[in-house]
Amino acid sequence: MYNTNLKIVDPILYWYNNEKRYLPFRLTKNPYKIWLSEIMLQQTQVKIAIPYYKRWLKYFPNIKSVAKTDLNSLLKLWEGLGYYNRCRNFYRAAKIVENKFGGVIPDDWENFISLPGVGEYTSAAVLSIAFNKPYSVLDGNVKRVMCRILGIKNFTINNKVRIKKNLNKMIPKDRPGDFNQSLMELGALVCTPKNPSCAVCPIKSFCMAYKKGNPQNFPEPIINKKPPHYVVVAGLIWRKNRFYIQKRKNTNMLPGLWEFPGGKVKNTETLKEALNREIKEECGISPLIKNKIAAIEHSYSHYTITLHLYHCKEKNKIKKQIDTKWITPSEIDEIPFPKANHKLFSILHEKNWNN
Ligand code: DGT
Repeated sequence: MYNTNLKIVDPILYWYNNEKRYLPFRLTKNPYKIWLSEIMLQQTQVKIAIPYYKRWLKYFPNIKSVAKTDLNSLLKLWEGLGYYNRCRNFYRAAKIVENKFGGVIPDDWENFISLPGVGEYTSAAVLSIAFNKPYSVLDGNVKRVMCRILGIKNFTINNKVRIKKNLNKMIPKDRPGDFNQSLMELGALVCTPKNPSCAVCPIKSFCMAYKKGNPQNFPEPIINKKPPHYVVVAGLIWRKNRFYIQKRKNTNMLPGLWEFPGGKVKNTETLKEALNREIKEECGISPLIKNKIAAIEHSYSHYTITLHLYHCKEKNKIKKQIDTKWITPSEIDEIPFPKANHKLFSILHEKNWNN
């Protein structure tokens, strides 16, 4: 078994040399840049992550510059990329590198994986690509490629162990990073979930799923359940030419981003009843709810929302609390907001913010 699989190493590395995409983070061995790219690429498509990666490096060219800035500036650069905990953890990790490791990114498994936001995948990817350490990665693409090579239909814990053993046996000591990336690249470009391009695959002659004639069924596709949908209502509360925003808690979804007060509508409530309840809970006052501005749809990883936004005024003045602000429309560019809010900002902009 292992011997057959060892034969895939040379052809896949040869293929990678010739066919890989020239992505900006493939032109460097700098551990900071590799690490940043790996964090940005988690749950995010390459073409979406690239402009964020380039822009981030313009402002923060090294780990020290990240450790020295404030979270708000980083979140502003991350705005729109989603999964904001990645950004928060990267910031915490940069500070630890600065304070505990003298500004040097650790090149050993134990210390690197101890950093916030660094799991097994990220640790193996960064250590292999930037430091040439022989740790194999197992992301979604590698999992699919290996299930097909080994003819595995169900990705059970036992099969995961089997795949890991095979990868650890195969990974070449002189090019561990290239080997890991070659499997991921093959999964992204050739050995795709649907309609894999087996005709151009450099390792098809070693592939059990190809031999069986139905590679797409390896591993067996999981049927996705429809995610839940929530109706959310929020208020744009005006005080003269300023409106009220509040910072989301670090324990919530979209941590540290700013939002309008509001929340999910309960079953028996009307939109206005829900808005009244939420504003009372969050701001301590009953609002004067005026006209609806818009309703937009937005999808998160595990659910979707319809967000209804209303113009509001204060009946009584909202008391000052920490992590709240009154801002003018021109200030939104300096503050990180969820993507859904930017959809609303565009509509408000078209309407001239008319209240
Ligand atoms: P919870 O109550 O534990 O479910 O916590 P949250 O804060 O995640 O949820 P909630 O009830 O405030 O629901 C609001 C959802 O709408 C949440 O997924 C975030 C999203 N959202 C996007 N922009 C805004 C905004 O400006 N205001 C509010 N309230 N929610 C927003």
